[in-house]
Amino acid sequence: MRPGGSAASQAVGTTPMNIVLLYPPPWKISEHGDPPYPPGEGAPAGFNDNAVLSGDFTQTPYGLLSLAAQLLRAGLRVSVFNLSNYPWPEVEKRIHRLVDVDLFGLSCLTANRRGMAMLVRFIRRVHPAARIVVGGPHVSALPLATLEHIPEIDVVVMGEGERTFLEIVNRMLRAEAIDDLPGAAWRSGTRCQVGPPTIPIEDLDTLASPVHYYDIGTLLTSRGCPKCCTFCSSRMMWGRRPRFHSVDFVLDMLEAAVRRHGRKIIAIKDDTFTADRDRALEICRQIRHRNLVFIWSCETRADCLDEELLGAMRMAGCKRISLGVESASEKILKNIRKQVLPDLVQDVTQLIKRYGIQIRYYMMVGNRGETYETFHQSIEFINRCQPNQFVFSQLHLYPGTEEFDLFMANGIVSSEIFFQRDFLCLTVFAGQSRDEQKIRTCLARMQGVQNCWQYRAEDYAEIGARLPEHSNLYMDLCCACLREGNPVAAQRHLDRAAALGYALSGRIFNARACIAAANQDVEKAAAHLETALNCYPHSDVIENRERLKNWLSRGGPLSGKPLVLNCEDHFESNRICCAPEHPDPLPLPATIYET
Ligand code: B12
Repeated sequence: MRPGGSAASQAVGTTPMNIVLLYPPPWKISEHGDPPYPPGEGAPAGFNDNAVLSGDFTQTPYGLLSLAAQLLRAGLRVSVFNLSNYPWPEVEKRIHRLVDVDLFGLSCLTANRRGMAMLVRFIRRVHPAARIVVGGPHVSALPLATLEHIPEIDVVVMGEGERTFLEIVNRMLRAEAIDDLPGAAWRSGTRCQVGPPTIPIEDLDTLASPVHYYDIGTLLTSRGCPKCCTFCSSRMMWGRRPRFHSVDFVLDMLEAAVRRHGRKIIAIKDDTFTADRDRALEICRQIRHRNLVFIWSCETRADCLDEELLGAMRMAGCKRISLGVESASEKILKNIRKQVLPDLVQDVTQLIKRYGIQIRYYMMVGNRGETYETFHQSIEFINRCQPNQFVFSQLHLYPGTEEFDLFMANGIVSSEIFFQRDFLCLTVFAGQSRDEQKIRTCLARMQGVQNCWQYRAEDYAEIGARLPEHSNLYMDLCCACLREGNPVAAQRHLDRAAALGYALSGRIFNARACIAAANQDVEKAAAHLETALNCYPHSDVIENRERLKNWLSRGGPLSGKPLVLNCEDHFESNRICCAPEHPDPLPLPATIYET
């Protein structure tokens, strides 16, 4: 048992109980080579399983791991299975293999609501006596409709789930009914009932952190956001006021990830990491004080950043800041209650650039007030501000958001649509309809993350002159010099980065390979790439290996073309393999679950 503890950490009795937490796939994924499942069961029309299920869609939800952490601290047994990219026959096999499960808990986002429903039905058939509880942002907003449409579910947990789930477990241990629960909806005879909302856990430090039980590279250090954008469901999930883990708690989490699990890349996924700027500043200082060497990213708002904080973030290893910019039209920003104006974003972008941190803008199209002109305004804004990257996404309606309520009030949608239709996300265009097609055509040319601007070696040199010496900056310099065709300077900076303890040895060997390739020493380049891959399978290293293979297959040196390798060093947090499963009390073979 871990020290600390709270109401959420007490479990009664010692009766063994088998609890399984599941992350369902979005739909029935067919086995490789098999025909797709029919409409209604398989992927929505136009979707390719592989396209959706690659990358970070398959990350195990932190919330599921947080539930598991509370149970483990309370001395209970729990297994977490990430089934998000499993072919359906494999899902069925896994569920069949489980025996004596007392309680299943499933996590549901809008994107996997259909897979959740099909999985619940299957579980009920195979394990008729088990209790089935579902939580997560999608069902939190639609508790009664979910119970009514999916009779196999016993309880829906709304919002923050740790306390409620532990209460359910405790009641089951005491052989009591699992109804009449705050923060939940349940069945009462033939009716479904919903309890009062759960009271937010005031002191988040009373929770057990998942990182003490699982090897994870995504961390949350707070819950909630100080603002209330109309397209976001944060307030429905976490309440009006953001809550924060203390600096010490956060540092202990980071220390566990870095020292215990050997993580060198961490994604901090708070809604607004720097909402409490003094806390964020102190976290950055303490990262250096505890000598934790890793690179990290975070998401925040332009009105929650300042120069002192940015300097501290850079020195603590912050590699990328993502800003929810959404639009450059003041009218749209007002409509979506963004409460940040484009001028501020522009100023903050320049400020961030003074510290050499990568900036990514999250942009939206299709909000109320969108026209071709406002869309162009956004494009021009990006061209003017030159973030390193930007991503456009269309307006999606999620239950539990003000935007969804507005559409519902106007009779355009109802919550039924989530049960009837098979879309992944409910995409809408709420702007000027005559401009929709034109905007969509432009968007089609900008799918996914767009690279926009890069620091030059001279930018980094100027930044370096203003900051204490730092390994990350030398690595950035090395990559910029390679981009600019200067392997001699790149080598010098790389040596300095390594001497100062740059965190990612895989990236060091990748840079060595790039320098060797620039010097036309192919053998050395190949050897360094192999070493880099053995350190960590960074996607850019894997791509470089492909480049080398292709170059060799086209004749290598005889092709008359030089071998060119890529020394980009983007932030990437996903490990390709490794999903949690801990500790496993059920009679399952020990398996690594690829996510
Ligand atoms: C990290 C993150 C991601 C990561 C990881 C996603 C994942 N698999 O968890 C990445 C970048 C991959 C991602 C992608 C997307 N995301 Co996202 N993401 C987040 C973010 C910022 C943090 C999630 C988190 O860890 N929260 C903290 C933990 C503690 O909360 P939790 O996981 O929700 O779990 C708690 C409760 O929900 C509940 N609970 C959850 N499961 C269960 C199960 C049981 C049995 C019980 C009892 C309780 C319970 O208890 C938990 C503990 O309190 C949230 C915003 C937010 N702050 O939550 C958005 C959020 C989850 N994402 C969202 C969206 C829309 C997306 C995308 C669709 C975006 C896109 N267009 O590509 C994709 C789809 C991902 C998918 N798998 O389908 C929406 C989801 C809305 C919805 N109704 O589905 C959110 C809520 C953002 C928002 N405010 O609107 N996302």
